[in-house]
Amino acid sequence: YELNTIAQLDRLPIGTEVSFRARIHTQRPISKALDFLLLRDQEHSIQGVLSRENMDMVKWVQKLHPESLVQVSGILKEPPSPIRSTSHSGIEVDIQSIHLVNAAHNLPFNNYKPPETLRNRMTARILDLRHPANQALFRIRSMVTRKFRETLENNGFVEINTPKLQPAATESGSAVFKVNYFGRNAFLAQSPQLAKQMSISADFNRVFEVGPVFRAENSNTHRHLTEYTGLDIEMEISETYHEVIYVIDEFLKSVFAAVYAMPEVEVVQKRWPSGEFKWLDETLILDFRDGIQMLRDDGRDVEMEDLSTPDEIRLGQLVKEKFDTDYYILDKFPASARPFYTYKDPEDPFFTRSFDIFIRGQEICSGGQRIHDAEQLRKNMHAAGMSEEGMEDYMSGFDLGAPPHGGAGLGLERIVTWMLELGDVRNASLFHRDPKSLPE
Ligand code: ATP
Ligand code: AMO
Repeated sequence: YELNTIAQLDRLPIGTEVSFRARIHTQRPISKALDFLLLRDQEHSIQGVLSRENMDMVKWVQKLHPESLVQVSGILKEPPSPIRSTSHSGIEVDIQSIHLVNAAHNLPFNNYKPPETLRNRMTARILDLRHPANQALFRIRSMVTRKFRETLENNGFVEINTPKLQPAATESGSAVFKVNYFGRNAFLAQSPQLAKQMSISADFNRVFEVGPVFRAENSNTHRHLTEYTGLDIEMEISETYHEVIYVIDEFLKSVFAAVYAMPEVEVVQKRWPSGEFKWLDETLILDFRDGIQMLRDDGRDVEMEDLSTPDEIRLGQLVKEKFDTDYYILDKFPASARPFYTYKDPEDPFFTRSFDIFIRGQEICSGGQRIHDAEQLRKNMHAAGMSEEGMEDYMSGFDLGAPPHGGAGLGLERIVTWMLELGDVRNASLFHRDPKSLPE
């Protein structure tokens, strides 16, 4: 038994008798005896007309609140003037009967005209998520994870799930949530970094994970969540760490192609207009030093160290002007900007074999080669003032002889947000967590 959906009605001939379930998106009484209803089902809607013949039904329907769930039966017909819209079907339904499945009460706002500000929309996220733009958006987000799994499985990767309760901080000591673990300390994983490297030490060769990442940074920006979805890979490398870049690049290009072929993009763009997204057949890999030079040539006073967010955004604009791409890779970061596990460039240890990836000037990915020599790693940890406490299992992987390897981590919400210019990563998170979430 199949429920008819509004999307399916489009394919049926005029005159077909149909029955489907939908929400009342809005209604416009034309007269005491005639009513136009906009009926919505996910990102699709269809106009319904209630005829003059059944006055009782018209009056009853006019009392229903928007968002109420109804079962409608009727006959498909051509509208008097053509409806041209991506989210509205080009047909109408002449309603014969309508039954209330479940009523909606106490609406904080009407989804036909939702509030402009994110803060106001988020006060009623369930209602907000019902909006066609959000229905389309979360389908697009789902396409990104589908392409991630697809690309990696095609390249011989194994999907893993690593523990989110960790004995030590992984990325930096400060930005970690501490939890009480039966009276002992545990930390919510800030990245699957240690566990994914341990999987390589355990000879899994190529692994990936889609999972939650916790960051206790009190960063109230458009880019930071305290819990986000990480897309992580780790792999043995045979000749160069650019093998990691090739895999991520294949994944991202498959995302760009698949997403921009989705009709959902147009639905999202009605709420969040976005410019054309450009990428090159041969992805630009810009040396960090050349990036700094471009910023200096532009008159900016930048040091040879990590870039600030405004510098990153400016560099994105300069790259776009020069190379006509919204997507590029910045390679060979200075060691001072990278975590302890990063492999230094043997020819110039001021720099590393590591990279960030940018979409419209915003960072969406970090990655690189890792140190696989136990002694070298210990030296680096001590230089960074880190202790091995809680990292014994991780270290044992190196003592047991880890292969040369590298990997990368991407933020799912950031990919979606900057591709579609949503302006704030909270928009791409189902029920977001930021420093102001979970009020007392
Ligand atoms: P990474 O992925 O390497 O962690 P990130 O994109 O998460 O980088 P951070 O390293 O946390 O970002 O910070 C980089 C930039 O973010 C800083 O240079 C700063 O401009 C900006 N930033 C971080 N926290 C805040 C904040 N609370 N308010 C404003 N800007 C911030
Ligand atoms: P990094 O700390 O750069 O690297 O994180 C990887 C990617 O995760 C995303 N991201 C975030 N998204 C939303 N909210 C946040 N607070 C946030 N912080 C980071 C970004 C970023 O590029 N272990 C390394 C990865 C690796 O080398 O494999 C790491 O975690 O898109």
